[in-house]
Amino acid sequence: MAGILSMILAGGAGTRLFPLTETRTKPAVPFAGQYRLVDFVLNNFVNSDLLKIYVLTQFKSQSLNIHLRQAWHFSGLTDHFIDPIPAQMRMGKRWYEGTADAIYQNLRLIEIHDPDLVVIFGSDHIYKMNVRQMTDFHKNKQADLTVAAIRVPIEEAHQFGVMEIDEEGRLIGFEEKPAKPKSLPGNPDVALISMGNYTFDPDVLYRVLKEDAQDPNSSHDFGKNIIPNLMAEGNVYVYDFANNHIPGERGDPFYWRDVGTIDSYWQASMDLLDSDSALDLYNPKWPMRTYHPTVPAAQIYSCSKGEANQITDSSIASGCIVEGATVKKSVLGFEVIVQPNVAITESVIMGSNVIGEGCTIHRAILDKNVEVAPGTTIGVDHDLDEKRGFTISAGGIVTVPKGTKVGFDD
Ligand code: ADQ
Ligand code: ADP
Repeated sequence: MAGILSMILAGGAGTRLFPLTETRTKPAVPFAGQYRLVDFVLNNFVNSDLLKIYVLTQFKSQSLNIHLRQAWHFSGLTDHFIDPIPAQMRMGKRWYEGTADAIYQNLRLIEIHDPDLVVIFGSDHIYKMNVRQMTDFHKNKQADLTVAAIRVPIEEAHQFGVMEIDEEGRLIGFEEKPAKPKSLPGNPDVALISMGNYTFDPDVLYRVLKEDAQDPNSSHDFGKNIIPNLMAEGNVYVYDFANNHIPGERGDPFYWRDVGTIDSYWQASMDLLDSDSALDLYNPKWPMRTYHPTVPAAQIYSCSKGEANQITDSSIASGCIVEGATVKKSVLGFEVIVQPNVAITESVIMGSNVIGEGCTIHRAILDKNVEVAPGTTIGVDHDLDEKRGFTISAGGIVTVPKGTKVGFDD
């Protein structure tokens, strides 16, 4: 027996986050200036002292692989690892057909380690979780499977697996993405949903995945197939994330956001800038590791023409140079150059960008390597943005794809 083995599902295509996922898988999407989405789940494991981690990748994984190598390489310790596992490593010619199939195709990796428990987490969420508290709960209940849960407003619940529990926390009802989600008893405005994070007894996991692989009608998905089937056996429990405790936490300890769409990605970025700090990345007891390139600290200059900087409620990564500009409620990733008399408001500028003199950028996301010609506006005239081929979300956020040169031919 050898402790806890962690598997991270990192193969998601992230179609609803397009164009941020045009060239990279969803877990590799940059966030908060210097992170990638996958860093949140990885920090959850590492800060919980869980250091045997496989990351299962599939679509467009090159950017993710480089990030894992640059940021998450443990050297010289054979029993501590974060290893990317591409599809088709072990079993034949098939891509992963669903989340359960991704684990099924790698059961041999689990057998080799012979762990006490297997934890299987998604990688597309922004949150901090002390994973040991979930595994302790699972052990106390002697459960076959434990599913982590959070409460969301009922109008958002249709995007998730919606759960019902009894007084002991046993799962007694589960519907994957129901059209009419059930609310919590006595609280019609709130539903209890699955966070897509699972703790399994390894023997039960082998059995259910092998059974599922033989079922021609299965979609081989944890939410659609494995959880409902196992629930019927009566030993699946629900771990309430509202009971999780992180030492030294200053922000909202139960902050959790599924950044599945451009609007939710943008909102999570704005939450980061909230002066009440809904999302706290500054907790020394919960360090947030990532890759940091060898660039100098950000520098803010006054402009030779006399324009003063007005930078408020913003996050500015290393390597940025900002000269005589207004930056409000915005995130600037590594190495963004902002020239004089620019106004950037409620926006995310991902990194390696040049924003020319006199530009206005409002409620927009500029992917990496986007260059904007002097005097250009983005997010001000949506008809113009649409003509340029940019995506405009339901919430009115304009997204400019990686590497675009904007305004040079206007
Ligand atoms: P979804 O959000 O639909 O529902 P899904 O698309 O299955 O989640 O992705 C879950 C995780 O697996 C993500 O991290 C994704 O990157 C990864 N993934 C997806 N396909 C994969 C594949 N073929 N190979 C490897 N990894 C893959 C799930 C649950 C719901 C729950 C929500 C919470 O099914 O019940 O409420 O997550 O967001
Ligand atoms: P992304 O837009 O997601 O950053 P990239 O593929 O451009 O995707 O970069 C992913 C990572 O790979 C970054 O950490 C970057 O520094 C690094 N990188 C990009 N191109 C190369 C390259 N040609 N050789 C080595 N590393 C690279």
